[in-house]
Amino acid sequence: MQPESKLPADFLWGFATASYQIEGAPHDDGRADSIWDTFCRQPGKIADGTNGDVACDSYHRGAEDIALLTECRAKAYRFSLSWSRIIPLGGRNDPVNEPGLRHYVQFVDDLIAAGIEPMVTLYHWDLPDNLDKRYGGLLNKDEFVQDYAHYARVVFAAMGTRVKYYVTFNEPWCSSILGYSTGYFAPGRSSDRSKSAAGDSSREPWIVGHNLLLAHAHAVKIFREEFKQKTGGQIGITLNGDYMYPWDPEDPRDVDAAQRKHEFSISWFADPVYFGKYPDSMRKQLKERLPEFSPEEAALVKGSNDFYGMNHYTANYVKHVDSEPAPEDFLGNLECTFESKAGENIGPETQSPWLRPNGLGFRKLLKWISDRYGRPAIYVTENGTSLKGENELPLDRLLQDDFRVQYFDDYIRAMADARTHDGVDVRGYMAWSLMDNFEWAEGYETRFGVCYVDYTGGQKRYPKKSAKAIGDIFEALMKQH
Ligand code: PNW
Repeated sequence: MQPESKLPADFLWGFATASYQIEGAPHDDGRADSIWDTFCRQPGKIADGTNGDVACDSYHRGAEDIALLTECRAKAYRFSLSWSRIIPLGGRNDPVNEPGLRHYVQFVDDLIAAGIEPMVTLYHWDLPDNLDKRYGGLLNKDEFVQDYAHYARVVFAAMGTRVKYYVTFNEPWCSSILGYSTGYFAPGRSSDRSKSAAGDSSREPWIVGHNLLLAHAHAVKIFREEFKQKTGGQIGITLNGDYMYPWDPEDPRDVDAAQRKHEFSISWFADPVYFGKYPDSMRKQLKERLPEFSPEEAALVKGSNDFYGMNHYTANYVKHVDSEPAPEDFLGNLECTFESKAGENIGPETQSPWLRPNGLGFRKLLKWISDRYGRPAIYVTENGTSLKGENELPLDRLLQDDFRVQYFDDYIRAMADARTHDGVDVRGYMAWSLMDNFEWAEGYETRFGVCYVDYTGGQKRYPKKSAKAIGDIFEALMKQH
């Protein structure tokens, strides 16, 4: 019989959020616009026409959020900093905004005083709008890399020894593909002229991805040379990735396509970080449209993770296609479906069209990452689900989110299985999200929180059933030592 799956007593678990999704207070203490403020003002970009102007009002409710974390028994909290609060105009020669910076240092002190380990994301998609206007933002390698490196140094210096875990970038795939190919996210560039007045989806996403990798690597170099020894901290990049099953496991072309989809989403960033080069499958399809690293750049990027940050939500079936890929293709010349050839369904529907629960895929992807990248330390930096129709329910029913409880139970156990039986070195887990928040282009109708936020009742927070369940699941898995 297999031994029971378990997690070590020092396993770091908690909850995650991001600045633009929760903070509100767009003009407080000298904050300037980010690209998301600008994007939300454009008609038709956000499903319910909303924006992050108020959101969960967390900028004014740090104490309430910490009380919620304590109530949930969280050991850690992953949150992100708004760059345009800290350097409103964004650039390396622009002034640092002390009140904005002080706000975050105080928040970190308050977390630590409550016994909660802070995990700080430097960039969760809210680029200072001025940098987009000034020089094209993420498209401009030399300017962006230097400005980001400067911003990172300002944060490292201000936080001192308080912060032990830094994430440089959240999901560069989303910034590149959703921001510069589909145009679904800020800054909304695309070749599709019905969506965007500008953009070249055949090239820009690959340039942006390249620049994000270089900016990550520069910040890591600064951290390691100037701060790591003094602070004992760790730094890594967070990559999103779903698990891909072949549509027909008997067809080697579908097996190859599933592997290729993992490479086009995960290895696009992780191969440079661990091996100093892009995957062959991407080079083969994208040719010179995929930028090259100079030898110096390759050396800088290679080895630039102290840990692997993993965001994971769902799984798909992958079917190969026979025709030549379009220049805008970013999938790897394949199709993703929710049903296999044999008619199996990947999982039940949620409120998010792209998300269907499949816990086994989490275990399989943890192993895939661990095998390919030489068993790195992994922190799961996001995992969670929305619920179909949740927003329509009366409050008393909504708080009984059994579907979400089941999701977390399946996924957290799958992770414990990966650690116990597959030798995966997973060390932490942050549930997405601590509370309902601004779900980007989906607005407020899609809820991911383990705590309900009453947007018409003064942003009051109410823990759902899942808020308690997560603590119970972790305590059960961690106490069998
Ligand atoms: C993540 N998709 O993003 C983000 O890091 C969070 O900010 C977000 O709220 C959370 O997942 C839930 O959506 C994603 O369309 C957003 O495939 C969209 C997609 C994937 C990830």
